[in-house]
Amino acid sequence: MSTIERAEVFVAGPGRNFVTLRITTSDGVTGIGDATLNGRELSVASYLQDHLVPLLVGRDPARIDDMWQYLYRGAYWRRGPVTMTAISAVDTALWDIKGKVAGLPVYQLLGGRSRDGVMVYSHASGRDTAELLDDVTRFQELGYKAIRAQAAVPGVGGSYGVRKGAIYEPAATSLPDEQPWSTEAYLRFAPTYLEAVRDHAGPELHLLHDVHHRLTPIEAAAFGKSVEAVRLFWMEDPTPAENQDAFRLIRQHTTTPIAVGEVLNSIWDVKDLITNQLVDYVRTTVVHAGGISHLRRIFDLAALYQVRTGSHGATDLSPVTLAAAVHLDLTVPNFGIQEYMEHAPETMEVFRSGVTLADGMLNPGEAPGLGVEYDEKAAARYPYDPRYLPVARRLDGSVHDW
Ligand code: GCO
Ligand code: MG
Repeated sequence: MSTIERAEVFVAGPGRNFVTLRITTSDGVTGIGDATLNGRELSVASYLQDHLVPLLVGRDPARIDDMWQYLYRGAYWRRGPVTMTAISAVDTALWDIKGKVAGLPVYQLLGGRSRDGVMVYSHASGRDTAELLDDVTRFQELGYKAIRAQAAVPGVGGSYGVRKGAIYEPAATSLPDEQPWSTEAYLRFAPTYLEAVRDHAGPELHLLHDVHHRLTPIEAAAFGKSVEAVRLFWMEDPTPAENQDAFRLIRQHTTTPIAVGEVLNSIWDVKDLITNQLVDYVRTTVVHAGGISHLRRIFDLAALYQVRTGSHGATDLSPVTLAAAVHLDLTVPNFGIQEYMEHAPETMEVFRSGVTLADGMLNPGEAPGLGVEYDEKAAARYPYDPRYLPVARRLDGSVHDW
């Protein structure tokens, strides 16, 4: 029997920080998993290095589900982003290994294609409406069928989602950047630019918007109602998801579809949202919600309630997560959309990925496993450099949800 011989944790900063797990079997097969938790990277690296790696060595890499149960139930302490990200990395690496051993791409092990490709949305943004419209055009010309639109709120410095350089990267400072926020100004301005994008881009574009947890339930309800004529594909994270009854209130007022879940980590975290049909899209991901195995269970539960998938895919999720997501997205019956942000060239130099984009759709390639190789030597040229996500403060100086 092949056993796990070695598990190594790499922390590197090619373009941005990533934590990567590589498992090697006694037959010399390797598999990789993403373990990146933006702004809290080293806690997951330690969880893996200090607490999981000693448990992996000598075990059967083929028993993926048993490993998941062993790590999840065996911890006693359940759920949470650090634990679930560490378990995700192990699970993803074992699927990669299983694919390589079978000589098949992971999507074939998951049941094969349900679709020709995975529709993605990209991120258009602007410092004002005019700049946003130009950016939308640019993405349409690149072939994207779905675009998320965010613009800076005039007079308020801290709008979420506005790109500064070539790539949107909010974790950019060595201590958290404290940014001002005004809900009133956002609620006045955001509907105007979303209407402008709809007029500019035409009726067929799938138009998305991320509220990024910033509204109260009744504000979110009012916002959703005010943009109904724009026909958003979704409004994302309209209010924080700790109090999930909040979504019932939003639902009572608006038909704008709702997407939630990028910060949630397990099927238990999304169960009530799904079974009560309080959301339309579930945004949990391979890297933060227990790997391919657990995400598949979430997606199956969602399918029963006509909730579709819309996995998180910002640049802080490594190309390993993106590839794993695309393999899974290709197969599930209730796929909705996949978020996709192009990674920096330095990132792609370290993670050599077979994922390709054509006509606004991703495909994972036919290489056995996930089709991503980690170039350890290249990674060594990019040391880890601590970075934090920003913090939002209301105009009176009090802390708000970022
Ligand atoms: C998105 C997200 C991200 C997060 C980021 C935090 O919808 O893409 O909200 O941009 O802010 O992943 O690390
Ligand atoms: Mg988001």
